Formats: sequence, C-alpha cells, structure tokens
Amino acid sequence: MIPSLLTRDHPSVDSHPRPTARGLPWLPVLSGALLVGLACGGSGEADGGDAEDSGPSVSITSPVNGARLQGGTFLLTMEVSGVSIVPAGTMEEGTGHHHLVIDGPLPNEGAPIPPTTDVVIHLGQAQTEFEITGLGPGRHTIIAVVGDGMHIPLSPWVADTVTVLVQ
Ligand SMILES: [Cu+2]
Repeated sequence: MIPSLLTRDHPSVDSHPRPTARGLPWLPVLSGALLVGLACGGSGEADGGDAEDSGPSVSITSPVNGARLQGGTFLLTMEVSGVSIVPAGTMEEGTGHHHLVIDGPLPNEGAPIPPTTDVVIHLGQAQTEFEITGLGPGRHTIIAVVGDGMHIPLSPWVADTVTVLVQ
C-alpha cells in the first residue's frame, strides 16, 4: 500500500513541474512587468523630458527637497522646461517669470500674485536664482510659481515646492 501511495504520490510530484510549466508562460508577463518597471524608472530619471511632453514645468534645483541647510541664507536656483523666462510685463504665450513663496500658501489661481513681501517674491527681471536670507532654524517650505507678464500663475500650474530644514 505504501509503495502504491508513493507511486500515486509521484504523479502528484510530477504535477509540480506543471505549475512550473504553467509558470513559463508567465515569464514574458513577468519580464513585461519588469520592462514596465524599468520604463517607469527610466521616465522618472528623464523627468524633464516627460515634463516637456506633459506641458511646461519648473523645478527648484537647489536646495533639493528635504535639504538640511547650515544657516538660513542660501542661493535658490530653478530650472524650467517648456516655458521661457522673460521679464515681467511680457505678455507672450509660453513665457513667464519666477515667483517664490516662502512659508506661505500657494497664490490664488487666476489672480495676480501679490506684490513682493517677506513671503512673496517676484523675480521680475527674468532671474532664475535668488538668494534667500535670514530664515530661522526649523522647517521652511518654498514654492516656485511661474506667472505670466501680469503676474497671474500660468494655467495649468507651473510650480514646484521644496521643504528644507535650516539648522
Ligand atoms: Cu510677478
């Protein structure tokens, strides 16, 4: 009886390769998933390129999100894609100028960004960098928003946010 059970077991053991064999057709699916994963990873690295495809974008290139900064004075730099940075007052499709909001809310949609204060800064001469000074220790959020010649945020939004920790 026992040997026969064993023999009966063998077919079931033999059946194990079947799932493996069934598994084989999954391999292309798996490699497909891997390719998708790689493609996603690739597109993540080529963020700028994707952004161009999906419309204008701005990114704060320094300091990076999550940066720990020694002291509250530092140079903030930005890069854009799909939009030209021009002086304020220029009303041309596909152009705008940078604005920074330091520890403040995102400006209202469709309305001019309020005049420069401690919180809001217009880079109306087409600057792409700005020295931020005097931030106290702690966490600070900086928003970059591209607005048109009349200081109205581009629609759809061309904005980026970083949070930094001043030590
Ligand atoms: Cu402005």
